[in-house]
Formats: sequence, C-alpha cells, structure tokens
Amino acid sequence: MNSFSPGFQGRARQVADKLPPGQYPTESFPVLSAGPTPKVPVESWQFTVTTETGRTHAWTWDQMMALPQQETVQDIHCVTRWSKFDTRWRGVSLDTFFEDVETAADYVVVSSYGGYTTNLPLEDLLDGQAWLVHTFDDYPLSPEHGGPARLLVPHLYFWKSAKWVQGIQLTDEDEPGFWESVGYHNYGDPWREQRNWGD
Ligand SMILES: Nc1nc2c(c(=O)[nH]1)N[C@H]1C(S)=C(S)[C@@H](COP(=O)(O)O)O[C@H]1N2
Ligand SMILES: [Mo]
Repeated sequence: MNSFSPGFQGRARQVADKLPPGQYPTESFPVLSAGPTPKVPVESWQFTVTTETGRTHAWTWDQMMALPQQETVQDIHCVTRWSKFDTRWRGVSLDTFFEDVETAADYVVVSSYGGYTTNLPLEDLLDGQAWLVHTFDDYPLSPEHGGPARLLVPHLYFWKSAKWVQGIQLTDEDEPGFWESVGYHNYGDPWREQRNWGD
C-alpha cells in the first residue's frame, strides 16, 4: 500500500515549493481594491510610458492589442497572505512597450485610472518578468480585477500589480507609491517576506 504515498507526498512537496513563507494557497480569487472600481472604456483608454526627460510614448487600446500577445501562467502572492497558483493571463510583455524607450532612469512609478500608484525598479518590469494583461482564463479581465487592463508583476507581492493601469513614469529617484508610503515594504519580495517597511 505504499504506492499512494509517494505521489501524495510529491504533490505536497510541489505545493510547499511554490508557497512563499507565511502564505496559504487559495482556489478563490479575492478582490482587493483601495477604492471604488473606476469605469475605463476601451474607446478612451490609453497606456503611456513617460521618460525622465518628459518624452511620452502612448498606445490606444487597438494599438496595444495589435502588439505581440503572450499567454503566461503565474503564481500570485498577496501580502494579506493568500497565494493563488497557476493563474493564466494574456497580454503584452512590458519588454515590448519599452523596446523604443530611451531612458537612463532606474525606477518607475506606475499609475492607475482612479489614482492608485506603486513604485518599483525598472529592471523588475523587464526581461520577461511583467505584463500588461487584459485576459484572465480566456475571458476579458473583469473590472474588479483591474479590467480592461492591469499590470502583472508576479515575482513581487500583488500590490505591485496595478489594476486599471494607465501609465508608467520613469524616475531617477525612487518615489514611494500608495501603499509604500503608508508602511508597506518598498520592494515587496514574497520569498524574503518583505511585507512592511523594515522587513
Ligand atoms: N489600481 C489599483 N491597483 C491595485 C490595488 C488597488 O487598490 N488599486 N490593490 C492592489 C492590491 S493590495 C492587491 S492584493 C491586488 C489585488 O488584485 P485583485 O483584486 O485582482 O485580487 O491589486 C493591487 N492593485
Ligand atoms: Mo494586497
């Protein structure tokens, strides 16, 4: 009767390896928003990247959808301790938006429709680590989860994945965003449990 055991332990081990410290896995998809869900019609939607010298690169919805699209399957980790494994998204790699952007800046502030902001090092958005996503599980991303489009930066706590993303400002100095300025950790690596300032 040992035949069941190895498989079971194998699956338990797989979950343990995917779960950062202090997190628990969930099958549900909780909604966490600091304010009301903004209405963002795709007809007037724009996504912008603005450099530290003030040069703005802008994409309409149709221009964004005409860029190369990627599907990505990722584990996501919320600082409120839930983790969700194997979430499946579709969207555009941030590498694509930055292809023609000339910058010497090291940091970004990401802004959302509705006013939310979050900051991170530019390098954390590049090299296949971040996407602007518009589709979740083959369906258009729902407004509560950030539709029509949100950022997805799965290697950092999920508060860095700005919902209703509007634009990215490149900055020479690191400028704390909404949660970062009220005590959340500036970087937010779930594997180092960087929840609060000082962790
Ligand atoms: N614009 C915006 N983006 C946001 C937030 C928010 O309040 N506003 N909350 C953040 C937090 S704290 C988390 S955990 C995730 C939650 O995403 P979800 O509601 O799709 O689970 O979105 C992040 N992005
Ligand atoms: Mo969160």
